[in-house]
Amino acid sequence: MATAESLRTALVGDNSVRAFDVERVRADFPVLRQSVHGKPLVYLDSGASAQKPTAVLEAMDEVYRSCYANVHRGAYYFSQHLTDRYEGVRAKVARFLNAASDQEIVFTRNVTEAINLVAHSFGDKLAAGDEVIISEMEHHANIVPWQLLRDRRGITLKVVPVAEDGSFRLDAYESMLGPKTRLVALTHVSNVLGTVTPMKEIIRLAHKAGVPVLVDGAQAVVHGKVDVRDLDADFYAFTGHKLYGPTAIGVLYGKAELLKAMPPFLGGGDMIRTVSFAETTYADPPHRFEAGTPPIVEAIGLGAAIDYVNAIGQDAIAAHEAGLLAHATERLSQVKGLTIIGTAKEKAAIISFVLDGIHPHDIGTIVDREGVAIRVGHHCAQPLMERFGVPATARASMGLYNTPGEIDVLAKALEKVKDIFG
Ligand code: 7TS
Repeated sequence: MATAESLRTALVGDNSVRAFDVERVRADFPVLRQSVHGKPLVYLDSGASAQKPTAVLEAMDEVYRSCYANVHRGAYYFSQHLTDRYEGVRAKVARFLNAASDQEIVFTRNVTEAINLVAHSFGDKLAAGDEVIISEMEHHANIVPWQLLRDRRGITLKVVPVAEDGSFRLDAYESMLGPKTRLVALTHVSNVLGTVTPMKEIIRLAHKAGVPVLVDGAQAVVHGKVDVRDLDADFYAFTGHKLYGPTAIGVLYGKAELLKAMPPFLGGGDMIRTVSFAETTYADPPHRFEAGTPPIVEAIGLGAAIDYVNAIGQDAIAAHEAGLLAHATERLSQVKGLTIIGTAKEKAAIISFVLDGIHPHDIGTIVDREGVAIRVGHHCAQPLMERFGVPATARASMGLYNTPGEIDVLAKALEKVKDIFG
């Protein structure tokens, strides 16, 4: 179980924890006032996608109502104004990740697209026999792009196993790093197990072998402070919709010298310097990687989400969630026949579980009748399901707006599931 302290150590950051009032936070999320099947909504699926605070909704609405235009092309006021705001969010994201420069921040559609970008623009220079290291706990978004690269280039994929408690096998990883390793691509927090991987050490070992590291930070930026320079990550990707921002906006951080050496991913408007039928030259990063009209309003929404999270304080959020995780672990462990999958010492507020003899889909359907939204299935991590010998799990993933009382509602709903299937 993670304490606030261990989460801080794992995810980096040492600001003092500020006062945190969950009821005030909840008031910022209009959707949480809804009822489902006549019961108050208990939303425990933030790992799939988080709900949005009013500040994000209003920021996006305000753009459409007051100053909408395309960016990077207008000589007129609205376009210039919105270009400044769009580029301002890039600077905000750079500060959020502690990147050295705004030029290291590429906007994408989501983390999936960010990883695919690296798999193409960095990966396509790899050759048969070159090795990419991933792990057993990756989301499909950090598996399939490398398999597609394997099909294109004949690379070899090496897969780091996961220990029985769900922790990352650093020993196995270290033994896989070798003269043929060209890239390490690993998750910072598992979306199924909640495991926080020892990313600083992972990166240190990779760099010792001269290998760059791509971090899938989709579940990590949500639960605590991430500092790409402290980690010394070469690429770091995350997605806006899990960070209380809108869908269709993601971020790829890449070290300037790496991005500079990479060819474009998608071609089109906005990513060029000059175009002729004979030859086209490309813009510098990050614009080289942002072909076509970007997700302008979504970027503004992401900026508002980052402001929101910063105003509450990432350390305060981490501490609140560590409390929730401790409560949920204890409360769910009291449900007879329930097994938690993923009990690593360093964990974010995500709990996957199975109930003896009851299919997770039945669990999901019945707790939904009690107003409780959890995800059931393979969580886009089928190899991990195979590793633990289960077809699926139920998963409660918590966010800054959840309360211990909501965990109790889930636990009671699970007792009901057992009564029905008893
Ligand atoms: N990587 C991790 C670790 C994730 O948890 C997810 C989404 C992704 C990548 C893909 O994010 P996207 O925004 O590009 O789609 N995870 C989940 C989940 O756990 N349930 O639904 C989506």
